[in-house]
Formats: sequence, C-alpha cells, structure tokens
Amino acid sequence: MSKEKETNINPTENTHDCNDVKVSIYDLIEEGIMDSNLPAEEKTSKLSRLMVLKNKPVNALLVGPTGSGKSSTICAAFGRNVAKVGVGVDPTTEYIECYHLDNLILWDSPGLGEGLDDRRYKLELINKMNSLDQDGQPLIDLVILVADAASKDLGTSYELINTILKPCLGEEAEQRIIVALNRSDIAMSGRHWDVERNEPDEVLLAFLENKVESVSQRILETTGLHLMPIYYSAGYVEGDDEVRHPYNLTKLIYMILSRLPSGKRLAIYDQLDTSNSEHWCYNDDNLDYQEQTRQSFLEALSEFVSEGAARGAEIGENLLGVPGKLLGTVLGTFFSGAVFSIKALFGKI
Ligand SMILES: Nc1nc2c(ncn2[C@@H]2O[C@H](COP(=O)(O)OP(=O)(O)OP(=O)(O)O)[C@@H](O)[C@H]2O)c(=O)[nH]1
Ligand SMILES: [Mg+2]
Repeated sequence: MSKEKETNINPTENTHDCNDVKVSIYDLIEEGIMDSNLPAEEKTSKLSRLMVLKNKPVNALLVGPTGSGKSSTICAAFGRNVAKVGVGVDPTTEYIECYHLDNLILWDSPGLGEGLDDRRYKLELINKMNSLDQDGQPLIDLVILVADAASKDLGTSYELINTILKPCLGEEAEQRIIVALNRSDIAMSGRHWDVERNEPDEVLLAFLENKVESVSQRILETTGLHLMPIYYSAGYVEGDDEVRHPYNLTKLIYMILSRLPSGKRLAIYDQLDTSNSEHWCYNDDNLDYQEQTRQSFLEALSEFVSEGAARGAEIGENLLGVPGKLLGTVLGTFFSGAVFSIKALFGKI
C-alpha cells in the first residue's frame, strides 16, 4: 500500500498579500482568445489546445540528504506554507509527500542518509521514479537533488544518483536531474556571507565556485554523468519574520524551466510565489535570470500562439519580434505579481 500523503493546496490559501493579484495564466490566455478577432474556428482550436496544456501536469521530485532544505526550497519558491520545514533535530519529511498546486505537482521526499528507514525510502523513490502517467509516459519530469553546500561528504547524493536516479532515468538522466547545492549562506559556517547585500563575499563566492566544480567532477567520476550543480540558498524564516531571503532562487527556477518542454512551463509560472519580490532579486550576476525566465515563458506562449509550429530561430525572429515585444512589457511586471493582459497576442491590442 502506498504510504504517500496527498496534500491538496487550496489555491486561495496559496496566495499571500492582498496586493498579490496574480491571475492564472491559463485564464488570461483563454480571455485573450475569446476577446480576440480570430475566426471562430481558430478560437475553438486554440481553446482546445489550451485545455490540453492545462491538463498537462508538471511533476517535480525533490530528493537529497536529510536537512539539506528540500522542503524549504519548495516554500521559498511556491509559498511559505506549502511544505513543512524542519525546526528540530529529527528528519522532518517522513514519507514522500505530494503537493498539488493546480497542475504543478511537487513530490517532497524524506532525506536519505541517517535513518534506519533508508531502505524503505529508497524503495519508495524507485517506485515513484518508475511510475507512469496516464499516457504511459514517465510520471516524474524533473528530479531536483538538493544537497548541502557545506557538506564535505556528498557520498549519499552520489549514491542516490548512481543507484536510483541514473538507472531509472536512463539516457535522459542528464536532462532531467538538477543538482542544487543549498544553504550557500552557511557553507563556510556562516562566515563570509554579506548579510546586508544578501550574497556571498569574494571568499565565499570562490569557495562555492570551487565546490560546484569539485562536485561536478565527483559526479562524473562516480556516475559518468555530466551534471553542473548550482549553488543557492532557500533562506529561512523564523516565526512570521523573514530572517534570510533566498539567494539564486530565480537562477534555480530558470534552470528548472530550461529543462522542461515549453508546453509545461506555464504550470510553473502560475505557482511562483510573487508576493515577496525579495525572494527573487538576490542572484549572482552571471546572467539576468529574471529576463531569461521571462524569455522562457515568452517562448512557451509564442509556441502556443503559433500552434506549436515554430521552433528556435523562427520564434526568435518572427514571433517574438511582434508579440514578444508586447509581452516583454506586460511580463515586465512578472515578479511584482501584477495582472497583465495577453490579449495582444491574439490580434486585439
Ligand atoms: N541558513 C539556511 N538555512 C536553511 C536553508 N535552507 C534550509 N535551511 C534550514 O535547514 C533546516 C532543514 O530544512 P528542511 O527544508 O526541513 O530540510 P529537508 O531537506 O526538507 O529535511 P528532511 O525533510 O528532514 O529531509 C531548517 O532549519 C531550515 O530552516 C538556507 O538556505 N540557509
Ligand atoms: Mg523536508
């Protein structure tokens, strides 16, 4: 019998501040289609394609050693009350828990490493990894392996990749695993974290860059997979006070989006916790992740508008040239959680 617990998050509970007036992107697209001056049969065809998109869930599984911050990562990105974060010394997540955020389905797993229950956890994980969806496709789209950036011994994580993830994912392992080194702020026991700027100073930055390289090398040696980890911090909250804001969270979301087929990205868009812009603004400056994230959604929308026919250069040059510009403006408000209109996409500006 399955030991999973199912947690259905009521969408109204998952919205925070009252000025967070974000409306479902699917509803906006539907409205855009209905109000457009497209011929009736094109409207019908777009609406039915929209239904298909809407019913395509994204399943993301978080795995990793106990206490590495899997549940905290879910809360930072998708809302403070979504998952249960540890406060004591014992492992917090005991069974694979499932959080339904509309069509974003997050599987939060117990940490591997310390417990006598490791064998049971591993079997549960293998079962989950081998599950199929209703179309007979692998259920899990993406595995986010959360490890502790401070840990000197990531043996449990390498073993997890080798014994469970790689065999289950086969050739797609590199595409569908993201290695995320969390708790960057305390990677050097709390030293060298610039609290004011909420970012690592030069010493910690060099440490983290080094860590990424060495973990990537060890993964290659032990598993044969090319995986480049990212470092970030889910931050933490004590009581009702935000104690530390996340760092590189937008980068993590961008990585997640870039691993998903475009048709599945909108599910993520709808659930991002945009009630607190400070969750998203502290990132390394290697790339403009907010802009990249916008582009990623933009591409998904443009593909939708063009009936999925456009790819690559075509999207860049033709489609994004017109609606892209408009969308760029409306999605500019993305992280402040404002409502935007996408009617322009459908021929009615
Ligand atoms: N300083 C700091 N603390 C963090 C960060 N992420 C998580 N924590 C803390 O680390 C502890 C463990 O976090 P959880 O999210 O419960 O970890 P988990 O991986 O879900 O743990 P299990 O469910 O036991 O496997 C909590 O006290 C968090 O507040 C971070 O980025 N920085
Ligand atoms: Mg947990």
